[in-house]
Amino acid sequence: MTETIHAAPTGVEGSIDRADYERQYRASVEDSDAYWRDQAQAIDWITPFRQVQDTSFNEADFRIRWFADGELNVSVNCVDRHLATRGDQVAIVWEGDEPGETRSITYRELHRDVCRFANVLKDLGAKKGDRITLYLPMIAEAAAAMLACTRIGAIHSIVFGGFSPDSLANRIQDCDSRIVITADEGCRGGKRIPLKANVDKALAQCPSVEHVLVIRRTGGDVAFTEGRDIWLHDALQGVSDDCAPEPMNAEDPLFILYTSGSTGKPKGVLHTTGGYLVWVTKTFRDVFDYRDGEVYWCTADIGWVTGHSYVVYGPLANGATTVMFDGVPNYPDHARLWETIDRLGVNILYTAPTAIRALMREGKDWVTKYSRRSLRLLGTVGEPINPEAWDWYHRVVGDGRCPVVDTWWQTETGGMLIAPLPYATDLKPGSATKPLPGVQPQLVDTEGKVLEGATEGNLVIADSWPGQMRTVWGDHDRFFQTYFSTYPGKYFTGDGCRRDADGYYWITGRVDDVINVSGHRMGTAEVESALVAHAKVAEAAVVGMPHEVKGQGIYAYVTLNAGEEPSEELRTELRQWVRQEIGPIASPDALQFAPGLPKTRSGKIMRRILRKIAENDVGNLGDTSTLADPAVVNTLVAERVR
Ligand code: 6R9
Repeated sequence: MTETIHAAPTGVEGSIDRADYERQYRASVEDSDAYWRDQAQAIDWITPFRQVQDTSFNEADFRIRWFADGELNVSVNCVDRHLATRGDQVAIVWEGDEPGETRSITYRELHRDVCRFANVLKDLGAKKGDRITLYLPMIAEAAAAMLACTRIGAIHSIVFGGFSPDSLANRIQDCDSRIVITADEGCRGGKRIPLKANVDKALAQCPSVEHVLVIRRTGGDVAFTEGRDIWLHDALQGVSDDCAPEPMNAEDPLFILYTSGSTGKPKGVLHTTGGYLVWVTKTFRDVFDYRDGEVYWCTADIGWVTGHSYVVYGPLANGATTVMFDGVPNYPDHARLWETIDRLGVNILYTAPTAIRALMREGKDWVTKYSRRSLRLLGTVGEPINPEAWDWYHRVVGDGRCPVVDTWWQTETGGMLIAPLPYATDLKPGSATKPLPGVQPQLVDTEGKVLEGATEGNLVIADSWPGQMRTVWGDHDRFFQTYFSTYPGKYFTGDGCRRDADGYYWITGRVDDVINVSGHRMGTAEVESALVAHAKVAEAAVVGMPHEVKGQGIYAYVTLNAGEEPSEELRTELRQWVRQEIGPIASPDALQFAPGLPKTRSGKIMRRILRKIAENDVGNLGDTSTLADPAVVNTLVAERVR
């Protein structure tokens, strides 16, 4: 299925057509300063910048700075500046876990909520540069909390509500938060998530935290620690509706978001104020071709970067109406998305391939029960989308009339880098198509040689773009080593990629030890260290395996301590253990007890072989002669989990 789907009819007023795209792309490369000086006018500056790009990926003068002498405030751009023209327009539609549990917040109301929230944070002693950890459901207060941080210049660090108390504690400690914002409980698919109780457990390991601000979501019972915990609704009593925005330098930190890498503990990806906002503002507007008054729905959680950039900052900076969904696509039934689209009149839907595959499996009757007449554009993100799922999304969900934008990007990139512009780029199912203006992708071989034409290699980006991350929180050296040392002078994405004869990019997946489970990144090292933390486990090796719905699943090989016996109970216990240590998304889909792991004579685990076994590709294990004990492979193959 490599047929080309032609771009929607060109000449749609206000949209970028093919000639515009080509002109913009050329301008962005040939005179990047002029191009970005112009594009950055899409946001409001308190102090206009004079400098534009000041970047180098080389070790000797490594630096990434954009618009570095400008000042702005993100909450002003996302809220205040819309008041004059669209104060009464809905900014956020909150859709709860139960269908129809809905609340609309106008830009004027959002302004008041953000100012009041910011004043509460100030009353708790928060100031510019402080880190504040958010552990929240998808409630409108979460967006207000994010914007309140930006209003006073505090740096938010959002931890996904599905992470365990331990994972939360590690992230709080790493950035030294003094304030945590949470809710009593979350609701997902009819179940309650004990957020406040998880925070209480985490804080046993976090002496730095002085205040916990608790939002009432369900009214469920929660424990309160006197002097530390405070209800938001109590704190809001008598608080002023006004809060002067803090002028922030373009390079002041905006947020930290922890993401998994191939080694060690999760990295605190740091984004700064000016470049990030320019990037998400422009990419939201252009890739979704957003038009005034449209209802836009991105199903991502704010615990992930997609929720930051394309639920909150990108849409609100453009004055859009953005839906915040506190539920899941299969609750109360498999028609939830389509029913909600009809009820809210959604025009643009942005979701993940894993959700599409899961719904596709349930059959098209769930979809066709609803009209979906309001839909104009469909988007995907998070992992490669197989052409079958793309086709179903396009043909069944979009009735063949909505362009599908497959957007490739990463936590590190801040926003989309490779994606179609719906009225400029012909679509090919399964391809993220072409680089956006300002993005210079290259494919390199393992030696770093740049490959030309139709080819396959590792995906690098040759020059900086404004939305790029600036550092790993607290470890600038790790930032350089992780992304800029493999291929000197270039940003290494960690992804493999093919480019076809038309110059289209086809992302093939991670080439490092990161697995992408339902579009969520998991480091194999993290799962391994959770497993070996169990008293009965001697050693563990974790690899990805193909999974029909999740894209990739987690396959764990576990060697038990001497004297321990494998059993079904222990298998269940270990999977449960990982859930507790990291969170449900990290729980292995398959767990094989391995008497021994294939190792080289120097003791390195041969993951290549473990991957093949997990993929059930055992006819082709390659060279096993360098193994210390080649016989272990036969045992693993014979006992593999199917
Ligand atoms: C935004 C986000 C990043 C990794 C990335 C790649 C995979 C994301 C993709 C895609 C193919 C797409 N990925 N979008 N692969 N096509 N459209 O997902 O960020 O959680 O940091 O994950 O996800 O492997 O390197 P993040």
